[in-house]
Amino acid sequence: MSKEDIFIVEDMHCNACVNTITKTLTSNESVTNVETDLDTKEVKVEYDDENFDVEEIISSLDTIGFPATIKKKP
Ligand SMILES: [Cu+2]
Repeated sequence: MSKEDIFIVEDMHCNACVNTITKTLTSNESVTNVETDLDTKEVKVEYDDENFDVEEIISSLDTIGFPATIKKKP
């Protein structure tokens, strides 16, 4: 099923960061959409949760030097 989670990536400072993050996430075929917001440091990821999960998203961002935390839903 398709799932959507929002992550906070504090070290996302500019468009180069955005490109790196977007490229890395979309290179996984389970990821269907990535939206980023530089002002709020938010990265919204839409993905198929049968093949990918929150831990894997966080660890793939960690690998490229962008520690991420999941944004708790209200
Ligand atoms: Cu940057």
